[in-house]
Amino acid sequence: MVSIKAWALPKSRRNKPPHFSKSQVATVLEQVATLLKLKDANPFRIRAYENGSRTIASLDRDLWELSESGEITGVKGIGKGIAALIGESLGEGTWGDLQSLYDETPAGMIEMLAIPGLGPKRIKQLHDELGIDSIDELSAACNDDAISSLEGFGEKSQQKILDGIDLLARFQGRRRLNVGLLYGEAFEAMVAKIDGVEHAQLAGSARRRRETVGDLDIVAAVKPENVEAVTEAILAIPDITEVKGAGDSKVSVVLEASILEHGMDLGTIDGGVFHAIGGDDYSGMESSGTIDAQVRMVPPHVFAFTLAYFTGSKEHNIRMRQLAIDNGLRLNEFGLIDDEKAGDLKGLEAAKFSLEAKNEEDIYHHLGLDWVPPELREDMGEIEAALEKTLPRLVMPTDLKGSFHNHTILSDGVATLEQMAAAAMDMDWEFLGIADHSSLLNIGGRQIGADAEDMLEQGGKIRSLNELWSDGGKNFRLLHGAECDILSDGSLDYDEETRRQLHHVVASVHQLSTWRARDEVENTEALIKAIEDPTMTILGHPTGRILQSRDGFDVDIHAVLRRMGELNAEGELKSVEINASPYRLDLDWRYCRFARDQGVPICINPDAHNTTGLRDVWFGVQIARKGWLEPKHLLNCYTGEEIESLLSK
Ligand code: DGT
Ligand code: CA
Ligand code: ZN
Repeated sequence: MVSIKAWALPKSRRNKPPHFSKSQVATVLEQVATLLKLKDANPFRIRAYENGSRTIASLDRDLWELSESGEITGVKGIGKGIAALIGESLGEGTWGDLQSLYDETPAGMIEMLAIPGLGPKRIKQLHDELGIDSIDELSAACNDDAISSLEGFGEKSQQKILDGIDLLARFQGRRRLNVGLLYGEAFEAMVAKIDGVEHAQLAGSARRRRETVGDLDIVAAVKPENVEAVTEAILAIPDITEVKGAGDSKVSVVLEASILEHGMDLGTIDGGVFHAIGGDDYSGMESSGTIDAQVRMVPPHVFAFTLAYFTGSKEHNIRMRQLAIDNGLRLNEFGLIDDEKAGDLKGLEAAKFSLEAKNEEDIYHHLGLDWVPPELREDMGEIEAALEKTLPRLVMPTDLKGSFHNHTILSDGVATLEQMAAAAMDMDWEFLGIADHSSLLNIGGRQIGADAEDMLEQGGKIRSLNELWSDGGKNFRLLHGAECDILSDGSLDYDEETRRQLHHVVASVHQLSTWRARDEVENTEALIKAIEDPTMTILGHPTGRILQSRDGFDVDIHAVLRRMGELNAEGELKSVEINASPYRLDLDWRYCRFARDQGVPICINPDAHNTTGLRDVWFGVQIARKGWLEPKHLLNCYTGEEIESLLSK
């Protein structure tokens, strides 16, 4: 089933020092720390490698310079042994006696690290007590109920391990959009820089902004006489850990995280998400992960066809090809070819009889279609709309004038009202909705949410800040909301009197375990009760899913949206959120059009927990676009004045 590559020490691709990059060294040290944990080695030794890895990753000096000059021994966090190891690896390209450590650890134990919530300590215990060496064995042991009786485990953790294995198998090899784009854009830029590459562009699911990305598809315009040299230059990129194939104008490789110039930025993760994805274990997994990538080189005049083809989706391509056939044309990655003239010719030879296309627009126009934005290319009605010239004018990040669901230090955010407001003004927003957690929210037994009294006091602060801005002629206001927990019976946290004093109530489910243990009927009923509460304005992260980590609870989302539509028709304001955190992207894009058609306004919410978290709205915009949404469907695109008066009613 699942196959994750075992770890390997990087091999030098250069014949002179420095043989490795800083991030390669940091990764090795981090892996060594984990391997030592799997052996239950001396904690001081483990900590030395952990500290070394962290120190090097955040070093702003050139590592080779430091090492050569000997200054490295004076850097805090790097011990003598590790300094020597770094010197050897950079200078000689070898890793001391680390190879044996890598060799003696069963690959299966490393694979197990990817199971959410299973850290090295427990993997070691499973190995020692039950001889478990692989995910398959672990899965079998869970099914035989052999795990629950181990010390420190129980029925619950046994089930959690099974769920984790299941998720891993399903998401294997895919990365979330934010991570996929980090890799994809870095690789695209590197390929584009190579001499002989006229232009290069990321295609595939990343260009279509799917919520997760399998592999990266790069299309490069390269004249035939340069293909060989460009191939060589691509293969020399140091962040390639493995070459799967090269030749025939195509290169298939595996990229590692060192390609990310600014490191693996995991964005802002709220406590709930962090917990769900396995806490600290997860960030280690994330930054030591890899992604497959392919580069296809084609002659410049063919580029637009190849780009369109590898942007996909497959389903969209099939429809396009059929349209071409209906017009006596043959559409493929090389051209839009006169079928009769091309006869038995194939590939680039047949493409000599292609219509010309300087860009993708030309291809669509040749077939009588408007150009279809990549996000819509899923064969979900875009071909028909492009024929009828009724494609939507998709929302853009600059259309947004604010958002509604963000946190401050009053709950689990780390910035103040003033800091969040300043960051929103920097984005040229006219309003920012604050929605700190309500009192019932606990994470790991600790109260995260604000008591009603403190929540109302925040309202006072917001009012005086708003007066200040208004008096100063500044077109900006904070909106005072709360993220009220939806209890299992569908009632909302806080008393009604408190909720009535807010601009808006974001109602969200956080007690996932209860909701996930129930069936769809009960959950739908409870959710509908929540939205019927007169004070509820926005349904927050409607299913509670965490991408690549846990499914949401079962719910008839159509029924919920339909009910919201009815309430809107009666003059109430009931909006559904696209939670823009790249870990959530919930509401799913597949339901956006249904919401729109029911007359449910949608809002994109970054659910920011610090000032940079506001930038996550960008991912929400991508999903809204994928869901066909226009500015008029989004509450974010109202002016500050409009939204203030709407919510003050
Ligand atoms: P992924 O990588 O799983 O996230 O998804 P995609 O969409 O990037 O799929 P991928 O990488 O297998 O292929 C890239 C594009 O190439 C795909 O979106 C459409 C095109 N393509 C691949 N295979 C076929 C095929 O058999 N028929 C057609 N018409 N197009 C294909
Ligand atoms: Ca792909
Ligand atoms: Zn929130």
